[in-house]
Amino acid sequence: VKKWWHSSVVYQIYPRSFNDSNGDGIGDLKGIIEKLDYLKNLGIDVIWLSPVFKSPNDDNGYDISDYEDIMDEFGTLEDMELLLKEANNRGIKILMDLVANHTSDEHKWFIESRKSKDNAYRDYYIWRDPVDGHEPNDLGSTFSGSAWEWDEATGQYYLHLFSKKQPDLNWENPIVREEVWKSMNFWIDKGIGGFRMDVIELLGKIPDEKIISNGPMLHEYIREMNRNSFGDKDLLTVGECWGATPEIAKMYSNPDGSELSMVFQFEHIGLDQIPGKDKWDLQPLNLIDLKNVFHKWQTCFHDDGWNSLFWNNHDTPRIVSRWGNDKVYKIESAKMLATLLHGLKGTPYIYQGEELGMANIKFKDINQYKDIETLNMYKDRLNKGYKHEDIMESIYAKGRDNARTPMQWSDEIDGGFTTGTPWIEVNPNFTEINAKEQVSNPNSIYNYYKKLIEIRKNNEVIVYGDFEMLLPEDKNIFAYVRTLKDSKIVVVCNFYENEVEYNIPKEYEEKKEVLISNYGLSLTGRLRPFEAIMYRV
Ligand code: GLO
Repeated sequence: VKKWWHSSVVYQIYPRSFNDSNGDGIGDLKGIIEKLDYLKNLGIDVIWLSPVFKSPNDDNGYDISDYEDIMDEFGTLEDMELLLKEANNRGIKILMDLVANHTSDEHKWFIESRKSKDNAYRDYYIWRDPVDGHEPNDLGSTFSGSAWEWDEATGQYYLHLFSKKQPDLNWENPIVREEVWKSMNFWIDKGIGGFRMDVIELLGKIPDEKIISNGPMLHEYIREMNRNSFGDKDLLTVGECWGATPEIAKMYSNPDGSELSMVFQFEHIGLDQIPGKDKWDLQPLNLIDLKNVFHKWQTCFHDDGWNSLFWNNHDTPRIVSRWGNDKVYKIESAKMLATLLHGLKGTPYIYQGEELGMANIKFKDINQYKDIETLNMYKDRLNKGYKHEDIMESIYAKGRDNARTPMQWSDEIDGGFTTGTPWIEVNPNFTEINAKEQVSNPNSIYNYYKKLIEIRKNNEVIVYGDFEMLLPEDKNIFAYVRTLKDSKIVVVCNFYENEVEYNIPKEYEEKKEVLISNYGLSLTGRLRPFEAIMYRV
């Protein structure tokens, strides 16, 4: 069965860094409204809005203190209603970011919960007695250190899989689940287009057994959520699931509609870290591994699941710096990576600035960084004896602030993001990479993305066609063919900066119609640095 979100393209906004309308250095909802025409022109259908709810910003809004109100710095509930209206007027739907694994410690539930052991809200969170005077077990927080925080007043520990200002909700408590459904319905009634669900795979955790991801009750909870909120509405729901396998993904995105629309899984994104270590421990990407992972996810679903396509989000480094070349070949490599991804099956997500080829940042001083994950890791590794220079290399490669420097709107001061002092410094390359220049330049990365989106809209084969990998053994080229009935589209990408020769099977040789390419006329059997071409055969 066809769904509207099969052919949609989603654009992720990180509101803090998108556009500041009032000069306080922080992006806001009115700032987003000002840029809706820019997004409309790009051709996207859906905005995923990273959290805009009330929050003390320990983790930039992923620590929510009120699910039914807006962060002061971003505006008011009226501004949010206006944004929904203005977006809907342009045919753009808005996904809210549902962060329901944890709240802020400043949420009224937690303020109550920590008051006493017999408080009515105590069981909203996960409290445990000490074991031999220590933490109940050795579970670690994603943001470094123990996942257990001692609470002197009541003599117990509470669980926080992220920062200690992000206590985990107790999903085993049915009242907690009802509270979550209630807030979801609050937003559904306001006319949102759906939800992106933060770390959804953690909801079924059993901390005492150190089961964190994919716990036994997880899918039960998601089905209960579905029945009690969006199940009978035609919304887009996407689960952030780091550890999904195709089998798990089929449960989440079962077309019977019992759970979510699609998964957002990260297998390809983890390929440049040392297996078994964490994201800061780097290894070079092997293209064959990348091809294998895409091949697996492109062919695992028949009519029984749906995937997202992405290179970037607010947690990952900029793709042009990561797997492209952000110096000599920044335009070519950004376009190549876009071509590779946008010819695949799944719902594409574009992260703000990706459509301009925005690049990673290298701050000299650790204090220029703002991200709690980065700052905690820095301290933790220094204590463990790592060298400052090595830690900085990891941060340059993987730090989340790479994705969080402000949008580069123009070549004016601070890239036109704010008239005040930006909350995090703007990447100094804004004079060269900015939206104003690119919107009017027909050869820009922006206009290339715009064309890729159009191609998807006009070619059902890109939405629904079968996938076949070509040249699977080739170490430099990523090539594939998409087939739907008698329509066939071939994509050939040189992933590196050396010229390469290749022999494609005869039947795919003749380019009947070139749909898009990042060089002028293409050659036969040879690809220039980062050359990409998509054509009909
Ligand atoms: C990633 C989230 C991340 C949040 C975390 C806590 O895993 O997208 O940005 O920091 O989930 O909510």
